[in-house]
Amino acid sequence: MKNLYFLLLLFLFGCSENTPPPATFGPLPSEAQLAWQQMEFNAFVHFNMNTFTNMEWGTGGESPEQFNPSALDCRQWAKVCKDAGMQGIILTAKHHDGFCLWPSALTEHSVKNSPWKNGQGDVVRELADACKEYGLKMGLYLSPWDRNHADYGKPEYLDYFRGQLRELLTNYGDLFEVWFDGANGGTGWYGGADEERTVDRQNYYDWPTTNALVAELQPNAVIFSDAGPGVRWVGNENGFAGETNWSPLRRDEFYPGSPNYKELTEGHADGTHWIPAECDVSIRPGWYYHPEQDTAVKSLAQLVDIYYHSVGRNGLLLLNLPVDTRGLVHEADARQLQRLGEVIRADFSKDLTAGKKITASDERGKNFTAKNALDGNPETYWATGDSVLSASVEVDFGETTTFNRLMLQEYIRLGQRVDSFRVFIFKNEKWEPLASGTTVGYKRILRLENQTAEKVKIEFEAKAPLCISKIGLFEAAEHGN
Ligand code: FUL
Repeated sequence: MKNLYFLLLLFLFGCSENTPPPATFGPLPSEAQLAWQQMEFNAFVHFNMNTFTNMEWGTGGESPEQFNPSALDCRQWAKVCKDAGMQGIILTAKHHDGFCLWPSALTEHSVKNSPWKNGQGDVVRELADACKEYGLKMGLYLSPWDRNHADYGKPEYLDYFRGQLRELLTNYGDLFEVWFDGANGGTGWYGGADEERTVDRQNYYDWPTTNALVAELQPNAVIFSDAGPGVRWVGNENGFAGETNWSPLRRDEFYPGSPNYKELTEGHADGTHWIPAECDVSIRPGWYYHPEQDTAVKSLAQLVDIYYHSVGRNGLLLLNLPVDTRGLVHEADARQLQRLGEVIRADFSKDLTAGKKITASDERGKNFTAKNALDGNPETYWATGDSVLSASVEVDFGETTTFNRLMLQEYIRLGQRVDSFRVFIFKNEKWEPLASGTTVGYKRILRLENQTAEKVKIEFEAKAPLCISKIGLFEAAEHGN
């Protein structure tokens, strides 16, 4: 009788059990950072004066007369990007040479004095409209370095820079990202002075004031720079995040253009702020269009490799398209981008774990069972008990199954926790080690040789209880170059 009573109590307790989620761990992402990370794959567009002078860095002494696209069509850019599965486009509204793609009221060095549309055109406006039409988000690059402006290097230039920023942040609708380049200071035209101007990169720009302006006028936009505060440069221009990639960063050790940028590739396990990595890379050797590079567009194999080293390593891929002198994404680039989009879609078209049996060595409670990692819902997750920092999970296909991709995701709203994992397959009646990795974060994908097994086991080690929102296994097909 006593036993029965006890069982009843246990049953009632079980029904009403509502285990709280694990406590948060370390720095956490903001809503804007979360929305940004979920975009995964965006376009960078380098199109500006350099397109017409066939340069990478204009001197600032160019004439607006030189800017004259023959068939500019931002809708074509948007369509190409949308078809490839990209979510947003970031345009170089002003590059280091200072020419403005919008008719800024603060300078004569802009489209308003160009022959294009008799000075009546506005590329930023056309892109904003095209993005809206195609359901893409827009971001803008505004170079802090300005080799055209007479005041560059003096305090007065900051009023100009922030005035331009204000124009861009208030006239073109919602922006998802504002991009501040770390390259700044050096030789330039500077209103005719033609000299070298070095700046104190850490202090000259007074970044906190500029960042506050962005936060005030575009609260949902993330700010990109070597130091964030929204998202960080990945520390190289190959599009590769580190195998280990922490979104937390000891932010205060960096500023745009800081010399310790190589640390940005991996972030810091003991980072103080959440500043995820953005992997920017161009589809061609140059950022800008050069006709001689029409035959140097990256191969499909290179692009796929970049995808797996960026999105597959807890980064966001920002793939640059150098729009040509017509004002169009060149056919060669459009074709490669389309092929890349097809590969990404095909590789992850069928999750082999869907509906399969999953068991874990530890579960926090009924709201946090391992099943949550297979339900396709990014808001549910498998979590372990308060002091359980290492745990394993087994997926049982119920039959021999072939796979060659493993996708893992952490529930990053509560912080980044996993610092290593090992993968095993059950074959010939025993567990065999297959692969291992370090961090997971928002998303980690392993590319594997074809494996045929009945069961897969993953062992995790973490800095705090596990919060795993996805375990996916896929069979990707072979593809060409
Ligand atoms: C660099 C710039 O100097 C390049 O011209 C390009 O804009 C690249 C994305 O960032 O720092």
